[in-house]
Amino acid sequence: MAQAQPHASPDGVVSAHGDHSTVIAPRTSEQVLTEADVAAIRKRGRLPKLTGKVTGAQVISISATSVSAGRYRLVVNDSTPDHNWHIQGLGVDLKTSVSGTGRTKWKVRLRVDTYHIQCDVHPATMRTSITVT
Ligand SMILES: [Cu+2]
Repeated sequence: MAQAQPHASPDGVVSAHGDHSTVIAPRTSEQVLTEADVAAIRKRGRLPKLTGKVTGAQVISISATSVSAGRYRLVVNDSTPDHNWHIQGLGVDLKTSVSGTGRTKWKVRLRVDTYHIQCDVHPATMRTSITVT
């Protein structure tokens, strides 16, 4: 993979940072995935897993705030018929349905970018992001 380089996303937010000693910080208590974990999983020929969630309490989340570029399994638990979970960024545009519920699994290739996650019904208030370096 190419080295992470400073860049600006289309909305002008510069997502480059200095030296992160902790590459992945959990946003929820579901999973703590360190960069060492990611490397070990990849070495075994597996894809590391990221977990997304959206609930009727208007919680929308992903299990890491920052990861290294590469392929991941993305598992999204959409437990509500009133909201959805939608991720958009370089090469990725995937969403669950608003009215549907359940678990959706995708394999994704995340590239150096900031990926935005939102509920399409409430994009101003139900949103988060993950930075890929
Ligand atoms: Cu919503």
